[in-house]
Amino acid sequence: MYNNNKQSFSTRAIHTGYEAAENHGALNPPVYMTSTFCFDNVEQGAARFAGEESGHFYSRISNPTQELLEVRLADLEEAEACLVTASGMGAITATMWSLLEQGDKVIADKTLYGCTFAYFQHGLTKFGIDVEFVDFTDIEALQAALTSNTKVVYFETPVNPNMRVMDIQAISDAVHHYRSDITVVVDNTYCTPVLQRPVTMGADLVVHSATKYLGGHGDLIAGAVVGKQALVDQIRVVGLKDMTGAAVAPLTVFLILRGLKTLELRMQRHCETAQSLATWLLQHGAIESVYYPGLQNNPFYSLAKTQMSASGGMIAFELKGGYPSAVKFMNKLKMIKRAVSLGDAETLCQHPASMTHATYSIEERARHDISEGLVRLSAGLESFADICSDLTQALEDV
Ligand code: 3LM
Repeated sequence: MYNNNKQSFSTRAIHTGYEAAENHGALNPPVYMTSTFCFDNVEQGAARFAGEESGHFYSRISNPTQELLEVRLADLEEAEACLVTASGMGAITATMWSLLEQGDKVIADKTLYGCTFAYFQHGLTKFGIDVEFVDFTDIEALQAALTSNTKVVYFETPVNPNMRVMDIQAISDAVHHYRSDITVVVDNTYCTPVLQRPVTMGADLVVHSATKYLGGHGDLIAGAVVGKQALVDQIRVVGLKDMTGAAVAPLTVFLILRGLKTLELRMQRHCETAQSLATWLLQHGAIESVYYPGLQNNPFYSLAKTQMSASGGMIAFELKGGYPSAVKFMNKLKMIKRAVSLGDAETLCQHPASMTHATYSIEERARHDISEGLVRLSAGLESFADICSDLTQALEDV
């Protein structure tokens, strides 16, 4: 079903995989609200269970509405296949449980989204899987960590929450040069395929929290894993079907399909606003540092320019007064919402050390580059002027 007809991104985000004529002319796809699918006869049921015949048999494994989203997302990521799940964590856990067994090793970048870190540090290790966190901006350090039992190399870029940027091509090349069957997994939640497509840079799998920009409206929880057909098939029948059961609801899928239609437009606006906000914050007297790869003084500026088509909608920054000032500032916000998550129409502001990254101990945060005073902002779709005016009043006398 991969669409080789290279129409533009936004056209494919609207059309790939759907024919109105095959659905009573309906402009929008039907939502198949069904848990199970009826067989013509016992032989057909047996063949579907055995994987000898294609076709749906139970919505924990697949569903036609879900399949449309999977075809579309695979196309947008320029990958062979996709599996949509009930959450981003569902995608990550279904992937890892499918790829790993006792005695294997995972190497991950030293900074990860808080629950991914918790799963790696406290979940995988409980089952006899070795996890090593390395600074992936140092390729030699990553190379030194590779061992014969390494099965998965995992990272985010830009990293949640500190905005470090990883060189996807260089990491994938270094890992695959060591051994081609190590699976390189990239969390592409911050960028979406609008800004970067890791599979085209050598990664084997991409994971997403579709809760964020893909859905785009803060009204659902979902995830996805995208990449090679054989790997995605394995994750569907092992990680999803038997190990996590993290099946997505058809209505949720419908909302993501709707969100995708405006994804490129929304990303353009998120990126423009974030770029202006980062520049504005940098010159503000109350601000100590701004972490945004679109700023020329950012250490990842040139890498981001080659790897991403724009610098993204996420900003992290620190106030001169550190943690106490950050709390004061956040509590004064009026229009901007104090909330975790990201990629919504509303500008969201949160404090990683006490919220998304509270899964790290204070010592772990220090070791893993997450400062206690860091503030994270997800630039929304409101006007730059209105976001700035709220930030201005909240930054006064902090
Ligand atoms: C957050 N992040 O506010 P779900 N990968 C990345 C993510 O940022 C997230 C996931 C995976 C946030 C959620 S914190 C309780 C709220 C890079 C989620 C996990 O399972 O769909 O939430 O995705 O940073």
